[in-house]
Amino acid sequence: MSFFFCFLCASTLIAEDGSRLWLRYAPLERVGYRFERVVADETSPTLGVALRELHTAWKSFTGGEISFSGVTDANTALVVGTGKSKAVNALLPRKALNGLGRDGFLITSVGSHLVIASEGDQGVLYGVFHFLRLIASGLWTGETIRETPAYERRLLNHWDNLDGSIERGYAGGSLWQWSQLPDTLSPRYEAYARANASVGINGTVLNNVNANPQILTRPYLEKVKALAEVFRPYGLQVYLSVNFSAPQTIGGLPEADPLNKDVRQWWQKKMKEIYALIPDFGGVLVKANSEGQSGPQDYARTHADGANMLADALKPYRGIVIWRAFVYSPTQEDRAKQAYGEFVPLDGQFRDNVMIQIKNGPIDFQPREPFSPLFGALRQTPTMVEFQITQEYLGHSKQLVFLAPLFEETLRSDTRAWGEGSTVARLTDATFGSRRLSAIAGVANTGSDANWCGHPFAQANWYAFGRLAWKHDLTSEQIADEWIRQTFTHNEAFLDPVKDLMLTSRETCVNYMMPYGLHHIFAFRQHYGPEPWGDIPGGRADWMPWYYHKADTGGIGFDRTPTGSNAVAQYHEPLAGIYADPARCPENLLLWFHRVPWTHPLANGLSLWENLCYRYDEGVQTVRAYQKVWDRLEGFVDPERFLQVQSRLRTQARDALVWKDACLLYFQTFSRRPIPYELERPVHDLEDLKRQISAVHGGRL
Ligand code: GCW
Repeated sequence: MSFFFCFLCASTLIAEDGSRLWLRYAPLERVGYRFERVVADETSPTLGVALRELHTAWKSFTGGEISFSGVTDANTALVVGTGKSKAVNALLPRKALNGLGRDGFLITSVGSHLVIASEGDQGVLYGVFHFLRLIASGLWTGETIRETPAYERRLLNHWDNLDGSIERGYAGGSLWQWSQLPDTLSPRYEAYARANASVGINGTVLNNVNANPQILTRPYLEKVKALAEVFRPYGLQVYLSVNFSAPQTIGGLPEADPLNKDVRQWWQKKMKEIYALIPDFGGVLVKANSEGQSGPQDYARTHADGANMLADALKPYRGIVIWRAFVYSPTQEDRAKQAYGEFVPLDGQFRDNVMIQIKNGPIDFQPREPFSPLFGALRQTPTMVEFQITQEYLGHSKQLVFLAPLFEETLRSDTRAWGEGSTVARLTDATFGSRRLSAIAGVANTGSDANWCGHPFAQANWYAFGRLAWKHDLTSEQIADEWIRQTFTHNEAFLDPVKDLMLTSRETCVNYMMPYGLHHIFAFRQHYGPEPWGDIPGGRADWMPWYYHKADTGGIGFDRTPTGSNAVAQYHEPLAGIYADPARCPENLLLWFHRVPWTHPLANGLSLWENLCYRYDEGVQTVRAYQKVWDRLEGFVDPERFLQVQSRLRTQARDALVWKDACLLYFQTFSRRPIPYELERPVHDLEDLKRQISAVHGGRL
């Protein structure tokens, strides 16, 4: 396409600020489905939302209004309702809706009519959103669709602080305007609930796991109630992170020991107060005895004692406790082993309304980690995966990194805990054992930016999390495909290259940051750039990059085999054996599990050092190729979003090069080998990089 032509098309595309996310409902040349009217004979706030959504979407797709009716006649109708609807019952066989539960839905043609129905109104809303997604994507085939969600609770975790900041947030400040609540309600609250409902997310933890106890005071609970009321018609339940020492800090008690009668009573009263305000409150999320947070161990009690105390207080209201397994302390023990060590002995001791929330990998949301061995090790306790949607370690909102492949990799990992096929997905969706609760969480990437997520493509990560929480066997390819179609265009000249770019972007990020299982060699605090040399004399070893890469002239990597920390033993066979054997360990995790000499040959016959060089270089070259792909697509995107992505790709290309030069020049001081001569030479000087990066990042924890 000529530049001139591109310029012409771009100038006819209206600027978009990205605020409409994937719900743009762009006008369609071919809608792919026609009806005369929508038939609905029930009312409820949630059904009202569903009908309004249909109306908005159809008007936007076609430019025309749709008419509503309470009864079906000879005209082609879109019949929308629950098992209580006369119109639905007249068309569907008895029992057609059985088994759909609260959230599942059925979309099916009956004669010339189409029915979108569920047992309850929440499922109808999800059915409507699914139908609209297919129409908007140009993927509607008319086939019957019956879906129920993989997880009962599909949650966002916000690390939002009460002062409006967001820990690890890269898209502006918090969406929650605490100082204006409960009286003033930002229109974004409803827009947020709608976006979540559109992908099936049904719960939100409003505040940071590093929880300010003030959230549990009456004035804040009134604010939370106001939010819960906006969210309710969208089926979005509210949860809160609680600070374990709240009975002491805001309750005036001398301690927060979970076995102390007064402490237990304090929590019981607090839950009573919360449920009186918010009858559908979901429950609490707890970070205890982790990174300086208080917890039951302060009183020589266990995580089970702490979780059970809260579980007892929540039980009368059917609320749940989500207890995080992200615990580690500066001991001699390999950090990757610690959560397992603390939680496995407690298996079987938790109340039935407690879930253990486990980060996908054993360390901390790195670009690549093996799955956490706690999945499959806790056999009697419901476990849930915590993903990070916000890109703390994957380029913030500056870099285009599509996370569905990372999520998919974890969910499909076969732990072998209950034999072959015990994937993380199936271990957490209540397939195995007699556990009833099922849930999944993602640390949100939303903020006050007009486009919600900072980077236009970061929206795809919110979308992907929701879609996988609903249906964990969706592929990254399917998710990218439907997201692009809704967010940009169906045009294959755009769709195919952008899909390819998205699908390779996570591996590209791994390549220029931490290939072959390297991990946590980030610059301190911000966790953005490289700082493999980072060191703070006297600081916590497990916060130092050298703790993880262990590079010296002898080699590089963390020995987690029986000759080292033996973290491999926490995995079931045959994985333990495979991971322990450098010849069989997947190469992309080699340095996670092994320490090898620089000359160690990989499958392609080249040494580890040479391969490291090629990988870092490949990462950089691929980002540059993404720039070329994007620039060619100018004619398909409105100027505002085009420029946003273009400038971020420039940043990404520059920063990928910094990663490559920093890591290769630093590791070269140990490998003492040349960077293969066919590769581009470093353009930075190591000492300069050290100075610059330490200046930007402050050089302190
Ligand atoms: O990844 C680390 C982050 C902390 C975070 C912590 C956690 C909320 O660097 O910012 O704190 O994990 O998950 O608790």
